[in-house]
Amino acid sequence: MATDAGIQGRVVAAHGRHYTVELADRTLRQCFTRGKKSGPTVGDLVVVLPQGSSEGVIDRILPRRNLLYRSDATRSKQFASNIDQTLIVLAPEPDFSEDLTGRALVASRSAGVQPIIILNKADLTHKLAAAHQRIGPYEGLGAAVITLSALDTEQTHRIMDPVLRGRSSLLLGQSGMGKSTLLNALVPQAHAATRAHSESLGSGRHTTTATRLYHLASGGDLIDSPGFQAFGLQHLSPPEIVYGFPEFTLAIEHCRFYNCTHQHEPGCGVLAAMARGEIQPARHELYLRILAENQAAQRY
Ligand SMILES: Nc1nc2c(ncn2[C@@H]2O[C@H](COP(=O)(O)OP(=O)(O)O)[C@@H](O)[C@H]2O)c(=O)[nH]1
Ligand SMILES: [Mg+2]
Ligand SMILES: [Zn+2]
Repeated sequence: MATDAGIQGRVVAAHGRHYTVELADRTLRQCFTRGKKSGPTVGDLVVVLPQGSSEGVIDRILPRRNLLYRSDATRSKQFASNIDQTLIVLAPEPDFSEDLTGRALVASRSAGVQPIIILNKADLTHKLAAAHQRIGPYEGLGAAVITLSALDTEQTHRIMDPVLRGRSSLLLGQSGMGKSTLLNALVPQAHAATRAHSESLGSGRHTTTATRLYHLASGGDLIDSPGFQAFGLQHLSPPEIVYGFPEFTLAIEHCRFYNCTHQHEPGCGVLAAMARGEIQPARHELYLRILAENQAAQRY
């Protein structure tokens, strides 16, 4: 679509300060931003001022529906914007981190995005029951759980195509869970698309750590982000952190103090619910860790 001052497109890859923007006719343009404006992210709808036949300047970012990111004390990394759901890939082995899983759920919920846990490697049948037991509580926290084996391409399509159709989904996962295997099952041309992006950037440029958006043959978009070791949530305010814990919602109604931080206050509804066994201590510990990081960030 042409606007008075540029063409509209969507950011489909981000590599440092270089962005690949896809226009309505599906052609790609290598784009950059002027000045030090806060950066575009994959999923953004942007207005591009064309330069030559294959490049452009990102003039502005159209309003975002949502933005998912992680951050630490010194910087934040944007995952993607305008997404409908996160796919959190877990597996019976290697051992997955409850901490990272909990953080992915908090990030999803605070961005207003539906989290879906993909329990991959379902073919490891002897380990599946134990994995289900660990993942079970997350269903109570509003995450959908889907069990599959990404090595089985046909099964993966049968289960995932209806879930992905017409939506924009962000893949998240610790390394080793099978995120790449799942991506390759769903987007057989992923390798080729990666190569096309790299070639349009010029040879020799490292693009392996970029975030990328792929179109699915069955409809919908899948965004792959580089693996991560840490998932800081320092950008979230204390109320946003609390909102990320759905099991706190009813309990905080009973806190004696309106500004209760649910750490140690007398008459705290969250602590009372935990004492009754209604809130898992591990979840409250995760809440305390995220809150402490947020408070440390405020001191900078
Ligand atoms: N048994 C089994 N192994 C799998 C499955 N999916 C992936 N793997 C294996 O798990 C390992 C890590 O997979 P990969 O896709 O590279 O994980 P990533 O680090 O999350 O991208 C590889 O050896 C895969 O072959 C699965 O469904 N079943
Ligand atoms: Mg991988
Ligand atoms: Zn409280």
